[in-house]
Amino acid sequence: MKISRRGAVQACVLAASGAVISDPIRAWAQMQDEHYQASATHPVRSIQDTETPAQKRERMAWFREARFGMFIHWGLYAIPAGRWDGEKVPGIGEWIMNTASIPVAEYKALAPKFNPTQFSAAKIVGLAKSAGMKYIVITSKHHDGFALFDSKADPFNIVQATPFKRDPLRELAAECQKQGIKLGFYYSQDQDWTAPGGAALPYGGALKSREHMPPTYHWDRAQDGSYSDYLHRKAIPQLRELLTNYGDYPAIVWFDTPTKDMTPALAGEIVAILNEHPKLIWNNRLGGSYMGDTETPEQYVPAQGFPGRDWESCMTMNDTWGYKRDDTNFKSAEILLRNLIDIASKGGNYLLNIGPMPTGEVPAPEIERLREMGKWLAVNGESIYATQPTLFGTEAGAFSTTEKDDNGNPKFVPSWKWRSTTGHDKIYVHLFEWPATIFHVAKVSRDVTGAYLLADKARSRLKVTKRGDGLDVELPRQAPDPIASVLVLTTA
Ligand code: JFZ
Repeated sequence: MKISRRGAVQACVLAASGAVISDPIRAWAQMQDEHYQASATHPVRSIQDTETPAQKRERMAWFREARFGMFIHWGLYAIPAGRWDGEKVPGIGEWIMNTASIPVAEYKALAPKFNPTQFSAAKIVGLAKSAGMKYIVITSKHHDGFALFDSKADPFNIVQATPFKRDPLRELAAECQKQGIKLGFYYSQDQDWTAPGGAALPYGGALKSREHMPPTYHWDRAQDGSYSDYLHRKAIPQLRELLTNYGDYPAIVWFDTPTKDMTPALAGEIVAILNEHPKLIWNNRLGGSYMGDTETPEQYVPAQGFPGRDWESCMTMNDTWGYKRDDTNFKSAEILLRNLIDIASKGGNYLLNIGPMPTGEVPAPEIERLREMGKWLAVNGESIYATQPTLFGTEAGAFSTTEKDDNGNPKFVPSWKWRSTTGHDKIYVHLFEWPATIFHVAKVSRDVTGAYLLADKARSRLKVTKRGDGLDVELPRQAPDPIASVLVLTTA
Protein backbone atom coordinates (compact mmCIF):
# COMPACT_ATOMS: atom_id res chain seq x y z
CA MET A 1 0.00 0.00 0.00
CA LYS A 2 2.67 2.42 1.04
CA ILE A 3 4.69 2.05 -2.10
CA SER A 4 1.76 2.09 -4.46
CA ARG A 5 0.35 5.29 -3.02
CA ARG A 6 3.66 7.07 -3.03
CA GLY A 7 4.21 5.93 -6.58
CA ALA A 8 0.75 7.11 -7.49
CA VAL A 9 1.33 10.61 -6.19
CA GLN A 10 4.64 10.89 -7.97
CA ALA A 11 3.30 9.57 -11.22
CA CYS A 12 0.51 12.09 -10.87
CA VAL A 13 3.02 14.89 -10.47
CA LEU A 14 4.80 13.75 -13.60
CA ALA A 15 1.73 13.21 -15.67
CA ALA A 16 0.35 16.69 -15.17
CA SER A 17 2.37 17.72 -18.22
CA GLY A 18 4.35 20.92 -18.12
CA ALA A 19 5.91 22.65 -15.17
CA VAL A 20 2.55 23.08 -13.53
CA ILE A 21 3.03 21.09 -10.38
CA SER A 22 5.73 22.41 -8.14
CA ASP A 23 8.20 20.68 -5.88
CA PRO A 24 6.50 21.93 -2.73
CA ILE A 25 3.31 20.23 -3.88
CA ARG A 26 5.30 17.08 -4.36
CA ALA A 27 6.74 17.49 -0.89
CA TRP A 28 3.27 18.09 0.45
CA ALA A 29 2.00 14.96 -1.24
CA GLN A 30 4.79 12.93 0.32
CA MET A 31 4.16 14.46 3.70
CA GLN A 32 0.50 13.59 3.35
CA ASP A 33 1.50 10.11 2.46
CA GLU A 34 3.52 9.65 5.61
CA HIS A 35 0.78 11.21 7.68
CA TYR A 36 -1.67 8.82 6.06
CA GLN A 37 0.42 5.88 7.18
CA ALA A 38 1.15 7.17 10.64
CA SER A 39 -2.27 7.03 12.25
CA ALA A 40 -3.36 3.47 12.87
CA THR A 41 -6.55 4.26 14.74
CA HIS A 42 -9.16 6.80 13.85
CA PRO A 43 -10.57 9.11 16.53
CA VAL A 44 -13.99 8.61 14.93
CA ARG A 45 -14.44 5.28 13.20
CA SER A 46 -15.62 5.71 9.63
CA ILE A 47 -18.08 3.53 7.77
CA GLN A 48 -15.16 1.80 6.05
CA ASP A 49 -13.84 0.84 9.49
CA THR A 50 -17.08 -0.64 10.74
CA GLU A 51 -19.05 -2.16 7.86
CA THR A 52 -18.90 -5.83 6.84
CA PRO A 53 -17.51 -6.86 3.45
CA ALA A 54 -21.09 -7.60 2.29
CA GLN A 55 -22.24 -4.13 3.34
CA LYS A 56 -19.31 -2.62 1.53
CA ARG A 57 -20.17 -4.56 -1.64
CA GLU A 58 -23.72 -3.30 -1.49
CA ARG A 59 -22.69 0.31 -0.87
CA MET A 60 -20.13 0.26 -3.70
CA ALA A 61 -22.19 -1.77 -6.18
CA TRP A 62 -23.39 1.03 -8.48
CA PHE A 63 -19.97 2.64 -8.51
CA ARG A 64 -18.23 -0.61 -9.41
CA GLU A 65 -20.57 -1.09 -12.37
CA ALA A 66 -20.53 2.50 -13.58
CA ARG A 67 -17.02 2.68 -15.08
CA PHE A 68 -17.57 6.12 -16.61
CA GLY A 69 -18.47 9.43 -15.00
CA MET A 70 -18.40 13.14 -15.74
CA PHE A 71 -16.33 15.54 -13.64
CA ILE A 72 -17.44 19.17 -13.86
CA HIS A 73 -15.14 21.99 -12.77
CA TRP A 74 -17.18 25.15 -12.88
CA GLY A 75 -17.01 28.37 -10.94
CA LEU A 76 -15.97 32.03 -11.05
CA TYR A 77 -12.60 31.09 -12.57
CA ALA A 78 -14.46 30.42 -15.83
CA ILE A 79 -14.78 34.20 -16.24
CA PRO A 80 -11.06 35.08 -16.42
CA ALA A 81 -10.62 31.73 -18.20
CA GLY A 82 -6.85 31.72 -17.80
CA ARG A 83 -6.07 35.43 -18.32
CA TRP A 84 -5.61 38.15 -15.71
CA ASP A 85 -4.87 41.82 -16.40
CA GLY A 86 -4.44 40.93 -20.06
CA GLU A 87 -1.75 38.34 -19.30
CA LYS A 88 -1.94 34.64 -19.90
CA VAL A 89 -1.61 32.88 -16.55
CA PRO A 90 0.14 29.48 -16.68
CA GLY A 91 -1.28 26.37 -15.09
CA ILE A 92 -4.75 25.01 -14.55
CA GLY A 93 -7.60 27.51 -14.89
CA GLU A 94 -9.31 26.98 -11.54
CA TRP A 95 -6.05 27.88 -9.75
CA ILE A 96 -5.85 31.36 -11.28
CA MET A 97 -6.53 33.19 -8.02
CA ASN A 98 -3.55 31.45 -6.46
CA THR A 99 -1.24 31.41 -9.46
CA ALA A 100 -1.77 35.10 -10.26
CA SER A 101 -1.84 36.08 -6.54
CA ILE A 102 -5.21 37.78 -6.92
CA PRO A 103 -6.28 39.59 -3.72
CA VAL A 104 -9.41 38.28 -2.04
CA ALA A 105 -11.55 41.39 -2.64
CA GLU A 106 -10.58 41.51 -6.31
CA TYR A 107 -11.41 37.85 -6.82
CA LYS A 108 -14.71 38.15 -4.99
CA ALA A 109 -15.62 40.98 -7.37
CA LEU A 110 -16.02 38.32 -10.08
CA ALA A 111 -19.23 37.11 -8.44
CA PRO A 112 -21.46 40.03 -9.57
CA LYS A 113 -20.28 39.27 -13.12
CA PHE A 114 -21.24 35.60 -13.01
CA ASN A 115 -24.52 35.18 -14.86
CA PRO A 116 -24.52 31.82 -16.67
CA THR A 117 -27.96 32.20 -18.24
CA GLN A 118 -27.22 29.43 -20.75
CA PHE A 119 -26.73 26.86 -18.02
CA SER A 120 -29.10 23.95 -18.52
CA ALA A 121 -29.08 21.01 -16.15
CA ALA A 122 -31.17 19.06 -18.67
CA LYS A 123 -28.55 19.61 -21.37
CA ILE A 124 -25.60 18.71 -19.17
CA VAL A 125 -27.21 15.59 -17.76
CA GLY A 126 -28.34 14.71 -21.29
CA LEU A 127 -24.78 15.16 -22.51
CA ALA A 128 -23.43 12.86 -19.80
CA LYS A 129 -26.05 10.27 -20.65
CA SER A 130 -25.39 10.45 -24.37
CA ALA A 131 -21.69 9.92 -23.62
CA GLY A 132 -22.56 6.73 -21.76
CA MET A 133 -21.65 8.19 -18.38
CA LYS A 134 -23.37 6.85 -15.28
CA TYR A 135 -22.60 9.62 -12.81
CA ILE A 136 -21.61 13.25 -12.48
CA VAL A 137 -19.33 14.88 -9.89
CA ILE A 138 -19.47 18.68 -9.83
CA THR A 139 -17.41 21.26 -7.93
CA SER A 140 -19.80 22.51 -5.25
CA LYS A 141 -16.95 24.63 -3.90
CA HIS A 142 -13.42 24.67 -5.26
CA HIS A 143 -10.31 26.12 -3.59
CA ASP A 144 -11.45 29.67 -4.38
CA GLY A 145 -14.18 29.29 -1.76
CA PHE A 146 -17.07 30.18 -4.06
CA ALA A 147 -20.10 27.97 -3.44
CA LEU A 148 -21.94 26.91 -6.57
CA PHE A 149 -25.04 26.31 -4.44
CA ASP A 150 -27.50 28.01 -2.16
CA SER A 151 -25.67 28.31 1.15
CA LYS A 152 -26.94 29.89 4.34
CA ALA A 153 -23.60 29.13 5.96
CA ASP A 154 -21.60 31.56 3.85
CA PRO A 155 -22.72 34.42 1.61
CA PHE A 156 -20.03 33.92 -1.08
CA ASN A 157 -22.30 31.72 -3.15
CA ILE A 158 -24.10 31.67 -6.46
CA VAL A 159 -27.53 32.51 -5.05
CA GLN A 160 -26.55 35.42 -2.82
CA ALA A 161 -23.54 36.90 -4.58
CA THR A 162 -24.40 36.68 -8.29
CA PRO A 163 -27.16 38.05 -10.52
CA PHE A 164 -27.91 34.47 -11.58
CA LYS A 165 -29.50 33.64 -8.21
CA ARG A 166 -30.25 30.04 -9.22
CA ASP A 167 -28.84 26.92 -7.54
CA PRO A 168 -27.26 24.70 -10.25
CA LEU A 169 -26.87 21.82 -7.82
CA ARG A 170 -30.59 21.80 -7.10
CA GLU A 171 -31.35 21.82 -10.83
CA LEU A 172 -28.79 19.09 -11.51
CA ALA A 173 -30.13 16.96 -8.66
CA ALA A 174 -33.67 17.14 -10.07
CA GLU A 175 -32.46 16.36 -13.57
CA CYS A 176 -30.19 13.49 -12.48
CA GLN A 177 -33.10 12.01 -10.57
CA LYS A 178 -35.26 12.31 -13.69
CA GLN A 179 -32.69 10.90 -16.11
CA GLY A 180 -31.54 8.17 -13.73
CA ILE A 181 -27.92 9.08 -13.15
CA LYS A 182 -25.98 9.54 -9.92
CA LEU A 183 -24.77 12.93 -8.73
CA GLY A 184 -21.76 13.62 -6.53
CA PHE A 185 -20.36 16.80 -5.04
CA TYR A 186 -16.70 17.79 -5.08
CA TYR A 187 -16.01 19.93 -2.03
CA SER A 188 -12.66 21.57 -1.24
CA GLN A 189 -12.81 21.03 2.50
CA ASP A 190 -9.28 22.12 3.30
CA GLN A 191 -8.06 24.77 0.90
CA ASP A 192 -10.20 27.90 0.81
CA TRP A 193 -8.45 31.00 -0.47
CA THR A 194 -11.19 33.53 0.27
CA ALA A 195 -12.27 32.38 3.76
CA PRO A 196 -10.08 33.51 6.67
CA GLY A 197 -8.19 30.51 8.01
CA GLY A 198 -8.74 28.32 4.96
CA ALA A 199 -5.61 26.54 3.78
CA ALA A 200 -3.60 27.57 0.73
CA LEU A 201 -0.96 25.56 -1.06
CA PRO A 202 1.78 27.06 -3.20
CA TYR A 203 1.45 26.43 -6.86
CA GLY A 204 3.29 26.85 -10.13
CA GLY A 205 4.24 30.37 -11.10
CA ALA A 206 3.16 31.82 -7.80
CA LEU A 207 6.21 30.28 -6.18
CA LYS A 208 8.51 32.56 -8.03
CA SER A 209 7.06 35.59 -6.33
CA ARG A 210 7.97 36.64 -2.81
CA GLU A 211 4.40 36.04 -1.75
CA HIS A 212 3.06 32.61 -0.89
CA MET A 213 5.74 31.93 1.68
CA PRO A 214 5.48 29.17 4.25
CA PRO A 215 3.93 28.39 6.64
CA THR A 216 0.63 29.79 5.30
CA TYR A 217 1.42 30.42 1.62
CA HIS A 218 -1.04 33.30 1.84
CA TRP A 219 -0.77 36.30 -0.50
CA ASP A 220 -3.39 38.48 1.18
CA ARG A 221 -3.89 39.40 4.85
CA ALA A 222 -7.60 38.71 4.38
CA GLN A 223 -6.72 35.01 4.20
CA ASP A 224 -5.24 34.91 7.70
CA GLY A 225 -7.23 33.28 10.47
CA SER A 226 -7.80 30.08 12.38
CA TYR A 227 -8.14 26.91 10.34
CA SER A 228 -10.36 25.36 12.98
CA ASP A 229 -12.65 28.41 12.84
CA TYR A 230 -12.80 28.11 9.05
CA LEU A 231 -13.78 24.46 9.33
CA HIS A 232 -16.39 25.05 12.01
CA ARG A 233 -17.86 28.20 10.49
CA LYS A 234 -17.78 27.40 6.80
CA ALA A 235 -16.66 23.98 5.61
CA ILE A 236 -18.55 21.79 8.07
CA PRO A 237 -21.80 23.80 7.89
CA GLN A 238 -21.61 23.76 4.10
CA LEU A 239 -20.98 20.01 4.05
CA ARG A 240 -24.09 19.61 6.20
CA GLU A 241 -26.07 21.69 3.71
CA LEU A 242 -24.78 19.63 0.80
CA LEU A 243 -25.61 16.38 2.56
CA THR A 244 -29.15 17.35 3.55
CA ASN A 245 -30.57 19.75 0.93
CA TYR A 246 -30.41 17.65 -2.26
CA GLY A 247 -32.68 14.66 -1.73
CA ASP A 248 -31.01 11.35 -2.58
CA TYR A 249 -27.81 13.13 -3.53
CA PRO A 250 -24.89 13.41 -3.18
CA ALA A 251 -24.02 9.80 -3.97
CA ILE A 252 -20.37 10.79 -3.70
CA VAL A 253 -18.47 13.43 -1.76
CA TRP A 254 -15.21 14.15 -3.53
CA PHE A 255 -12.74 15.80 -1.14
CA ASP A 256 -9.49 17.35 -2.31
CA THR A 257 -5.97 18.45 -1.37
CA PRO A 258 -5.79 17.65 2.34
CA THR A 259 -3.02 19.48 4.20
CA LYS A 260 -1.44 18.80 7.58
CA ASP A 261 -3.97 21.24 9.04
CA MET A 262 -6.58 18.53 8.68
CA THR A 263 -5.66 16.60 11.80
CA PRO A 264 -7.22 13.23 12.52
CA ALA A 265 -9.39 14.91 15.18
CA LEU A 266 -10.73 17.56 12.80
CA ALA A 267 -11.25 15.03 10.02
CA GLY A 268 -13.06 12.89 12.58
CA GLU A 269 -15.63 15.65 13.04
CA ILE A 270 -16.36 15.50 9.32
CA VAL A 271 -16.44 11.70 9.36
CA ALA A 272 -19.09 11.77 12.10
CA ILE A 273 -21.32 13.73 9.70
CA LEU A 274 -20.55 11.47 6.74
CA ASN A 275 -21.46 8.47 8.88
CA GLU A 276 -25.03 9.79 9.07
CA HIS A 277 -25.32 8.98 5.35
CA PRO A 278 -24.69 5.24 5.13
CA LYS A 279 -24.98 5.00 1.33
CA LEU A 280 -22.41 7.71 0.71
CA ILE A 281 -19.15 7.02 -1.12
CA TRP A 282 -16.22 9.32 -0.40
CA ASN A 283 -12.70 9.44 -1.76
CA ASN A 284 -9.22 9.25 -0.23
CA ARG A 285 -8.62 12.99 -0.09
CA LEU A 286 -10.28 13.95 3.19
CA GLY A 287 -7.01 13.83 5.13
CA GLY A 288 -6.42 13.07 8.79
CA SER A 289 -5.35 9.50 7.91
CA TYR A 290 -8.75 8.43 6.57
CA MET A 291 -8.47 6.28 3.44
CA GLY A 292 -12.07 6.69 2.27
CA ASP A 293 -13.49 4.42 -0.39
CA THR A 294 -11.59 5.28 -3.53
CA GLU A 295 -8.06 5.84 -4.75
CA THR A 296 -7.98 8.88 -7.02
CA PRO A 297 -5.12 8.71 -9.53
CA GLU A 298 -5.09 12.05 -11.28
CA GLN A 299 -4.21 12.49 -14.97
CA TYR A 300 -2.90 8.95 -15.32
CA VAL A 301 -3.92 5.31 -15.35
CA PRO A 302 -2.09 3.18 -12.80
CA ALA A 303 -0.05 0.43 -14.47
CA GLN A 304 -1.83 -2.35 -12.62
CA GLY A 305 -4.84 -0.64 -11.09
CA PHE A 306 -5.14 -0.75 -7.29
CA PRO A 307 -5.68 -4.38 -6.34
CA GLY A 308 -7.93 -4.54 -3.30
CA ARG A 309 -9.08 -0.92 -3.57
CA ASP A 310 -11.80 0.82 -5.55
CA TRP A 311 -10.37 3.50 -7.77
CA GLU A 312 -11.21 6.22 -10.22
CA SER A 313 -8.80 7.98 -12.60
CA CYS A 314 -9.79 11.60 -13.05
CA MET A 315 -8.57 13.32 -16.18
CA THR A 316 -8.94 16.45 -18.23
CA MET A 317 -9.61 16.46 -21.99
CA ASN A 318 -7.16 19.34 -22.50
CA ASP A 319 -4.72 20.59 -19.82
CA THR A 320 -7.09 22.35 -17.44
CA TRP A 321 -10.03 21.44 -15.23
CA GLY A 322 -11.67 24.87 -15.09
CA TYR A 323 -12.37 26.53 -18.46
CA LYS A 324 -9.36 28.31 -20.07
CA ARG A 325 -10.06 29.96 -23.38
CA ASP A 326 -6.47 29.52 -24.65
CA ASP A 327 -6.25 25.81 -23.94
CA THR A 328 -7.12 23.99 -27.14
CA ASN A 329 -4.81 21.05 -26.49
CA PHE A 330 -7.58 18.46 -26.61
CA LYS A 331 -6.91 14.74 -26.59
CA SER A 332 -8.53 12.83 -29.41
CA ALA A 333 -11.64 10.73 -28.89
CA GLU A 334 -9.38 7.78 -29.72
CA ILE A 335 -7.10 8.49 -26.76
CA LEU A 336 -10.04 9.11 -24.44
CA LEU A 337 -11.67 5.84 -25.45
CA ARG A 338 -8.44 3.94 -25.03
CA ASN A 339 -8.14 5.40 -21.56
CA LEU A 340 -11.66 4.26 -20.70
CA ILE A 341 -10.97 0.75 -21.98
CA ASP A 342 -7.56 0.62 -20.28
CA ILE A 343 -9.13 1.69 -16.98
CA ALA A 344 -12.00 -0.81 -17.27
CA SER A 345 -9.53 -3.60 -17.98
CA LYS A 346 -7.84 -2.78 -14.67
CA GLY A 347 -11.06 -2.53 -12.67
CA GLY A 348 -11.32 1.24 -12.28
CA ASN A 349 -13.61 4.09 -13.25
CA TYR A 350 -12.88 7.00 -15.59
CA LEU A 351 -13.98 10.40 -14.30
CA LEU A 352 -13.59 12.60 -17.35
CA ASN A 353 -13.75 16.36 -16.91
CA ILE A 354 -15.63 19.12 -18.65
CA GLY A 355 -15.07 22.81 -17.89
CA PRO A 356 -18.18 24.83 -18.75
CA MET A 357 -17.82 28.44 -19.86
CA PRO A 358 -19.07 31.45 -17.85
CA THR A 359 -22.24 31.38 -19.94
CA GLY A 360 -22.97 27.89 -18.61
CA GLU A 361 -22.37 26.27 -22.00
CA VAL A 362 -20.03 23.35 -22.49
CA PRO A 363 -17.14 24.02 -24.93
CA ALA A 364 -17.83 22.47 -28.34
CA PRO A 365 -14.66 20.30 -28.49
CA GLU A 366 -15.73 18.63 -25.23
CA ILE A 367 -19.25 17.96 -26.49
CA GLU A 368 -17.87 16.46 -29.72
CA ARG A 369 -15.58 14.05 -27.89
CA LEU A 370 -18.26 12.95 -25.46
CA ARG A 371 -20.67 12.24 -28.28
CA GLU A 372 -18.05 10.15 -30.07
CA MET A 373 -17.38 8.15 -26.93
CA GLY A 374 -21.13 7.67 -26.51
CA LYS A 375 -21.44 6.31 -30.03
CA TRP A 376 -18.77 3.71 -29.34
CA LEU A 377 -20.34 2.78 -26.00
CA ALA A 378 -23.79 2.43 -27.57
CA VAL A 379 -22.36 -0.48 -29.57
CA ASN A 380 -19.71 -1.76 -27.17
CA GLY A 381 -20.91 -0.75 -23.70
CA GLU A 382 -21.53 -4.37 -22.75
CA SER A 383 -17.75 -4.84 -22.75
CA ILE A 384 -17.24 -1.98 -20.27
CA TYR A 385 -20.08 -1.61 -17.73
CA ALA A 386 -20.22 -4.03 -14.81
CA THR A 387 -17.28 -6.02 -16.14
CA GLN A 388 -14.40 -7.48 -14.16
CA PRO A 389 -10.71 -6.82 -14.89
CA THR A 390 -8.68 -8.75 -17.44
CA LEU A 391 -7.94 -12.46 -16.97
CA PHE A 392 -4.74 -12.04 -18.97
CA GLY A 393 -2.72 -9.16 -17.57
CA THR A 394 0.38 -8.85 -19.70
CA GLU A 395 -1.32 -6.99 -22.56
CA ALA A 396 -1.22 -3.59 -20.82
CA GLY A 397 2.57 -3.38 -21.04
CA ALA A 398 5.60 -4.28 -19.01
CA PHE A 399 8.09 -2.83 -16.56
CA SER A 400 11.32 -1.93 -18.30
CA THR A 401 14.41 -3.84 -17.23
CA THR A 402 16.62 -0.86 -18.03
CA GLU A 403 14.63 2.37 -17.75
CA LYS A 404 13.68 3.83 -14.35
CA ASP A 405 10.83 6.18 -13.52
CA ASP A 406 11.26 9.39 -11.53
CA ASN A 407 11.00 7.33 -8.39
CA GLY A 408 13.87 5.03 -9.26
CA ASN A 409 11.48 2.15 -9.86
CA PRO A 410 11.36 0.23 -13.14
CA LYS A 411 9.46 2.29 -15.68
CA PHE A 412 6.16 0.92 -16.93
CA VAL A 413 6.04 0.89 -20.72
CA PRO A 414 2.44 0.55 -21.92
CA SER A 415 1.51 -1.46 -24.97
CA TRP A 416 -1.50 -0.40 -27.08
CA LYS A 417 -2.39 -3.52 -29.07
CA TRP A 418 -5.35 -4.75 -27.05
CA ARG A 419 -7.08 -4.85 -23.66
CA SER A 420 -9.55 -7.25 -22.10
CA THR A 421 -12.41 -7.21 -19.62
CA THR A 422 -14.35 -10.10 -18.18
CA GLY A 423 -18.07 -10.78 -18.10
CA HIS A 424 -20.09 -13.44 -16.37
CA ASP A 425 -19.80 -15.95 -19.24
CA LYS A 426 -17.77 -13.91 -21.69
CA ILE A 427 -14.32 -12.51 -22.22
CA TYR A 428 -14.12 -9.23 -24.11
CA VAL A 429 -11.04 -8.36 -26.13
CA HIS A 430 -10.70 -4.74 -27.26
CA LEU A 431 -8.51 -4.69 -30.35
CA PHE A 432 -6.79 -1.36 -30.95
CA GLU A 433 -4.65 -2.86 -33.69
CA TRP A 434 -6.53 -5.07 -36.09
CA PRO A 435 -4.50 -8.24 -36.61
CA ALA A 436 -4.07 -9.63 -40.09
CA THR A 437 -6.81 -12.25 -39.90
CA ILE A 438 -5.65 -14.18 -36.78
CA PHE A 439 -5.87 -13.08 -33.16
CA HIS A 440 -4.14 -15.48 -30.82
CA VAL A 441 -5.73 -15.89 -27.40
CA ALA A 442 -3.23 -16.97 -24.77
CA LYS A 443 -4.06 -19.72 -22.29
CA VAL A 444 -6.81 -18.55 -20.00
CA SER A 445 -8.53 -19.96 -16.91
CA ARG A 446 -11.86 -20.61 -18.72
CA ASP A 447 -13.01 -22.80 -21.57
CA VAL A 448 -13.75 -20.75 -24.67
CA THR A 449 -16.83 -22.06 -26.48
CA GLY A 450 -17.13 -19.56 -29.32
CA ALA A 451 -16.32 -16.12 -30.66
CA TYR A 452 -18.06 -13.22 -32.41
CA LEU A 453 -17.65 -9.48 -32.88
CA LEU A 454 -19.69 -7.26 -30.59
CA ALA A 455 -20.41 -4.84 -33.45
CA ASP A 456 -21.88 -7.68 -35.51
CA LYS A 457 -25.62 -7.68 -34.86
CA ALA A 458 -25.91 -11.13 -36.47
CA ARG A 459 -23.28 -12.48 -34.06
CA SER A 460 -21.79 -14.60 -36.82
CA ARG A 461 -19.53 -17.17 -35.26
CA LEU A 462 -15.83 -16.73 -35.94
CA LYS A 463 -13.64 -19.75 -36.55
CA VAL A 464 -11.70 -20.77 -33.43
CA THR A 465 -8.89 -23.35 -33.50
CA LYS A 466 -6.60 -24.65 -30.78
CA ARG A 467 -2.98 -23.68 -31.06
CA GLY A 468 -0.47 -24.52 -28.36
CA ASP A 469 -1.93 -23.70 -24.95
CA GLY A 470 -4.26 -21.15 -26.47
CA LEU A 471 -6.55 -20.43 -29.39
CA ASP A 472 -6.49 -18.76 -32.78
CA VAL A 473 -9.53 -16.69 -33.70
CA GLU A 474 -10.02 -15.98 -37.39
CA LEU A 475 -11.11 -12.38 -37.97
CA PRO A 476 -12.60 -10.70 -41.03
CA ARG A 477 -10.29 -8.45 -43.04
CA GLN A 478 -11.94 -5.23 -42.04
CA ALA A 479 -12.05 -3.94 -38.45
CA PRO A 480 -15.61 -3.03 -37.49
CA ASP A 481 -14.41 0.03 -35.57
CA PRO A 482 -11.49 2.34 -36.39
CA ILE A 483 -10.66 2.90 -32.68
CA ALA A 484 -11.39 -0.32 -30.84
CA SER A 485 -13.20 -3.40 -32.11
CA VAL A 486 -14.50 -5.79 -29.50
CA LEU A 487 -14.06 -9.51 -29.89
CA VAL A 488 -16.32 -11.55 -27.64
CA LEU A 489 -15.22 -14.97 -26.47
CA THR A 490 -18.05 -16.95 -24.95
CA THR A 491 -16.91 -19.09 -22.05
CA ALA A 492 -18.21 -22.05 -20.15
C1 JFZ B 1 -6.58 18.86 -7.41
C2 JFZ B 1 -7.02 20.30 -7.52
O1 JFZ B 1 -6.06 21.14 -6.95
C3 JFZ B 1 -7.29 20.65 -8.97
O2 JFZ B 1 -7.71 21.99 -9.08
C4 JFZ B 1 -8.38 19.74 -9.49
O3 JFZ B 1 -9.60 19.98 -8.79
C5 JFZ B 1 -7.96 18.29 -9.34
C6 JFZ B 1 -9.03 17.31 -9.71
O4 JFZ B 1 -7.55 18.02 -8.00
O5 JFZ B 1 -5.31 18.71 -8.03
C7 JFZ B 1 -4.26 18.04 -7.45
C8 JFZ B 1 -4.40 17.20 -6.39
C9 JFZ B 1 -3.31 16.50 -5.90
C10 JFZ B 1 -2.06 16.67 -6.49
C11 JFZ B 1 -1.93 17.51 -7.57
C12 JFZ B 1 -3.03 18.20 -8.06
N1 JFZ B 1 -0.93 15.96 -6.00
O6 JFZ B 1 -1.06 15.00 -5.22
O7 JFZ B 1 0.21 16.29 -6.40
